[in-house]
Amino acid sequence: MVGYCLTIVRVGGKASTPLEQTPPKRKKAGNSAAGIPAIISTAKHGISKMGILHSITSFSRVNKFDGFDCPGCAWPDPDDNRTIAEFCENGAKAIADEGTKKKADPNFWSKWTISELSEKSDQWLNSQGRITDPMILREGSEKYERILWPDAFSIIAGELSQLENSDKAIFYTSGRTSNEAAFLWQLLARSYGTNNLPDCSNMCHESSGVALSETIGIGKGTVKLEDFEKADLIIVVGQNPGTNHPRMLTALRDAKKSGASIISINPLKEKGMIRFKHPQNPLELFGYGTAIADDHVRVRINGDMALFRGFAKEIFSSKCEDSNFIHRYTTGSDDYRKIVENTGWEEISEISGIEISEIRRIGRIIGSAESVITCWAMGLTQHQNSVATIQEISNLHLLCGHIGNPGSGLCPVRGHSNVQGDRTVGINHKPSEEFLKSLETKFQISLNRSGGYDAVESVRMMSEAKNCVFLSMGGNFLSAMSDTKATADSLNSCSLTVQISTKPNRSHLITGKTALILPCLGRSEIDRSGTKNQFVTVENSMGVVHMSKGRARPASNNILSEPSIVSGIAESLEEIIGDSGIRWKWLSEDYNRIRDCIEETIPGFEDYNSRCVQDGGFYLPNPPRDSLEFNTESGKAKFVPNNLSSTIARDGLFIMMTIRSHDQYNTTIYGTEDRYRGISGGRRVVFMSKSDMDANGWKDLQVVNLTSHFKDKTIFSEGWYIFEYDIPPGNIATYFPESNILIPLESVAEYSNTPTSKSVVVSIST
Ligand SMILES: Nc1nc2c(c(=O)[nH]1)N[C@H]1C(S)=C(S)[C@@H](COP(=O)(O)OP(=O)(O)OC[C@H]3O[C@@H](n4cnc5c(=O)[nH]c(N)nc54)[C@H](O)[C@@H]3O)O[C@H]1N2
Ligand SMILES: Nc1nc2c(c(=O)[nH]1)N[C@H]1C(S)=C(S)[C@@H](COP(=O)(O)OP(=O)(O)OC[C@H]3O[C@@H](n4cnc5c(=O)[nH]c(N)nc54)[C@H](O)[C@@H]3O)O[C@H]1N2
Ligand SMILES: [Mo]
Repeated sequence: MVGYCLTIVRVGGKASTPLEQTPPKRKKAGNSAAGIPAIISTAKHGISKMGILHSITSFSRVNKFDGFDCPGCAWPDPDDNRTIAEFCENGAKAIADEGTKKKADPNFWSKWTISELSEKSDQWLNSQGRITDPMILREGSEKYERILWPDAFSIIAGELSQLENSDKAIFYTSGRTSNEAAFLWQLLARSYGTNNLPDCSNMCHESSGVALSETIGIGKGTVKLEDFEKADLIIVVGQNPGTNHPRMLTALRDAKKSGASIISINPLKEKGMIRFKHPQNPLELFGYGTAIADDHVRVRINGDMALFRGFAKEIFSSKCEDSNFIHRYTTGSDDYRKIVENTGWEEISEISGIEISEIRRIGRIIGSAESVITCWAMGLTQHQNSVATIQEISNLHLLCGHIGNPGSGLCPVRGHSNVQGDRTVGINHKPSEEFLKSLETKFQISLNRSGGYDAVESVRMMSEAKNCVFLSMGGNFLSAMSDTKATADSLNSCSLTVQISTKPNRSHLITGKTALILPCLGRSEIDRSGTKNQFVTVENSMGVVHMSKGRARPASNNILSEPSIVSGIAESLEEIIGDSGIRWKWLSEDYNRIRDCIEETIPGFEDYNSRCVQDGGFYLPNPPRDSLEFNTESGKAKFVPNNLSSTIARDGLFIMMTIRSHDQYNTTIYGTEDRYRGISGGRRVVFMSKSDMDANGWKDLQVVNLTSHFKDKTIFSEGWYIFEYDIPPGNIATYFPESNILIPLESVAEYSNTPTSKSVVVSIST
């Protein structure tokens, strides 16, 4: 179709998800988020997977002070009143999914070959239930078989000890991992000799961390939940809270009731940003609910940097900046002013896709607001210019003094429930010298100083070096990563791949010569490792560290906790390579001991063991938020003037964003309903505007093929259904993980190296 002729890599087969034979159906989408349909969906998932009794007991323990932290997302809970603990439809789905009665036991694995399993959908794989026993796929074999824990540990130890250098091992982490497991995991990797600790953050909020570390000296947000009620204006940009952080809608509703205005900036008019009916409030359920966004800015994909530049331009020209704040707390404002003044309105409007008068109107609203919070998620972090875009938002907040004041601040909304905690306790491929030194002092070991690989670099290294060992603490690396074929090739080239998992996924099927699945306890389950009942701790999106204690009976008697698995691997390894002196087993038998180690090596964890059990836990220090202090070279916050940029598609090409449906948790697919967007019964959907369909003569639900283009690489993927949708012309959307096959490994964000999952250049053919 499109005249863009280069070598085409054809991808199909095992690593990718199977095609769908029937088109999806269009359903009425309703006008509000949550409400009665959310209650019905919660009950359906809970009862069908866990049974009535287990559902009631599990749902009643979630997010209570002495209960377990919801594995759904990292949105915080109120610090004080938790009499009616909040939980949401999607949290309930995550809990029911973990609490399912179904078991992927040795019997299940003996029935199916790897090739047969790889023909199944992701939804089918996950629905097979909890993994009950450690399993091994031996070299040359087509089926997993049961293995004893000590034997599994010795195989890992044997392979690790034989690598010619320790940088041929990769220790991946997914963000559900507790602080305790994560700390031990990084200690294992580093004491073994490598900093190769890629994590899901590399594909997620890495851009936020990199951007904010430079501007405000901390890679985290600067607001507390209570700030939402004090805010005059809340901007939600590149985020779909109705689906991915439903409890955030309560904070937005309450802010609205306290008089805040809300602006949504998104190519899609997402349901949760329109109207919300709280499912635990009968008055709202049967009434109209609360209208959420006052303004909806239908920005083009990746037009946000231009848009925020426009807001700043209007604020400068209407002299709304906060000169006192700028003078006292910041550096670099003159250079920033220059670059803003030199950016023309036409360019700003063309890139953002928004009219100049509209940008100026919103700019004046921001300029005159007393206090402003900006929230964002993947719609901003997964583009080539993500770091620059987030710095533009930081610049705007500095310009108006909206940091470190009540009701004001920057709010990157984290995804996985402990992804922020994992980074805090040391899951970092680029550890600071200070942290390495403190580990060396505490454990009397000496550590490798060479920087480790992130997710993209790990894929490249494993493919080049061959015969590496890939170990995964949770997650589903194969399906979560960009360029599914390149990722599959890299995993296939390993001598050993190890997955510490709760449920079956595609990473169990695309493996090294030998593969192990090590089943672990989930967050909601009782952990009796060592001598007593254990609990873990996690950190939410606003820097609160608190306890999480499971109460449900474990899915099997033969699964271990994550810390016990790490200590099992470490003890076996040290039998071969020599004793490090770290008392792995002793640590994993009482998590208070792990927390003591964290306290001794990482600032902010003073009295960890006593503070984490207090109701609601404790806040980690956050200098910009707490005292307007900035851990930068100058001691002040920094304006960063970046040249305006955007990924633009010309000559009949489209920009594609890869997003989540309402019925999935990342690569875990619960079903094929995207209720808020009115789609049912399929996931290989291409959201497209009516004008693009008309211009090309394409029809609704027509099957098309997608080809991505990056430099001289193209990737082809067949079997997608066009779905007419209200989306800016030139922009399309598909669901991840199906579309990950199309995202070239080489297409990454500058500085953060995050795959550009939200701006993929594609052509469409019939
Ligand atoms: N139920 C559920 N909850 C989840 C998850 C899940 O899969 N399911 N995943 C968890 C994880 S790990 C994460 S990181 C978060 C993800 O939470 P989100 O970031 O909300 O997830 P996405 O579906 O990727 O949504 C991105 C949103 O950004 C918009 N967008 C895309 N490109 C652009 C752009 O260029 N500009 C603007 N302004 N908007 C854009 C899309 O239209 C969409 O509304 O959710 C967490 N919570
Ligand atoms: N195209 C595209 N790709 C993306 C994204 C996107 O928006 N677009 N988003 C990216 C983002 S934001 C993220 S965070 C990554 C997610 O990447 P990952 O974190 O790697 O993936 P998940 O799908 O969350 O992992 C699901 C698996 O985790 C295991 N699991 C669940 N609970 C537990 C537990 O308690 N312990 C252990 N050990 N295992 C458990 C289960 O076996 C399950 O199959 O994907 C990224 N990939
Ligand atoms: Mo994420």
